[in-house]
Amino acid sequence: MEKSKVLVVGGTGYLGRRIVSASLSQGHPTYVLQRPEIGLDIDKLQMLLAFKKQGAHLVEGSFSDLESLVRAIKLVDVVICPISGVHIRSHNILLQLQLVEAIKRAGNIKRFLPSEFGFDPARMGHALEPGRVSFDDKMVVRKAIQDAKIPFTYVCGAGFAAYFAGNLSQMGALVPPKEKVLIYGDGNAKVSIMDEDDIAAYTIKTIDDPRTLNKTLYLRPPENELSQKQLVEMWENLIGKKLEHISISAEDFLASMKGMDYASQVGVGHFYHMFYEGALTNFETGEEGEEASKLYPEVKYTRMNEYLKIYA
Ligand code: GO6
Repeated sequence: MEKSKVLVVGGTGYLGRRIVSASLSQGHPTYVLQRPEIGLDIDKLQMLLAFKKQGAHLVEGSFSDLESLVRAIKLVDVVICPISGVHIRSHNILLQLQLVEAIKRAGNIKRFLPSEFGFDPARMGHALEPGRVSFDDKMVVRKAIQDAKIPFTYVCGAGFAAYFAGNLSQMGALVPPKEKVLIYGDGNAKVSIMDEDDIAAYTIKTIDDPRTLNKTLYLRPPENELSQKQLVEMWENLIGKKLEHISISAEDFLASMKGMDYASQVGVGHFYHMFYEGALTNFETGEEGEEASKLYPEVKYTRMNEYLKIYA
């Protein structure tokens, strides 16, 4: 079968750049949207040019010109939109709805992967304020996709390793603590954590797969469903030292939201659902979902004991 042509919208972003690389390395003709709005952002431009050197096609297009998006979309079979819902939230939903409109007008797209890559928003109806905004927004985008009858795959289920493993799941840090580690409750809730390069590899694997058409692909490889306790123990074994464990109750953790800025409040809610509820793992994937490592056993996903070595 011929490999589908892929357009990545947000190809210079944190996940997007990995998706572009995975698409190129898995042999897909790869198109990256080049927005004039990047202006003097020299890092983004250099990254785009580096992708071009590796064989990607840069296509100009702007969200302030819907026809330019339609033209870009007509060049490909698959659109992937890994744009952040965290840093530019109110923006994210508007951009995605515009993209859905452009895909609808273009009429040629065989698969659309919207900005998901986290909690399954369909299972987060109970989520706390203000963090639930992420899930509510994603559900609005899903409805637009499904109303427009655009073929889709939602890639969900794993936390990014750089946000949840490298720091032993400590908020406000990206490196492991030296002496004391905050443990959420009993530290036994299972959390799915994945190396971002693996998230990208599975994402590309799925775009031509009829088994995930109009379904959710869950990133929950069994060996990466870990409790915070297991993660901390891996680290302690790696450095040959025990840290002081300090448990924080759900009540105290949620109370810590008071006085925080908006983004941090969102973060606390998300950490709560992940580490107290186990919301990434406390359900069967069911009829509407498939688990990535089962479908693609050829992907050798990074185990977290391996991943943590770079932080030692
Ligand atoms: C990650 C974070 C890390 C927040 C998801 C504050 C949406 C999701 C697992 O931007 O708010 O320190 O699923 O101090 O569906 C942020 C968000 C995590 C990263 C959560 C996320 C995960 C968003 C922090 C912090 C490391």
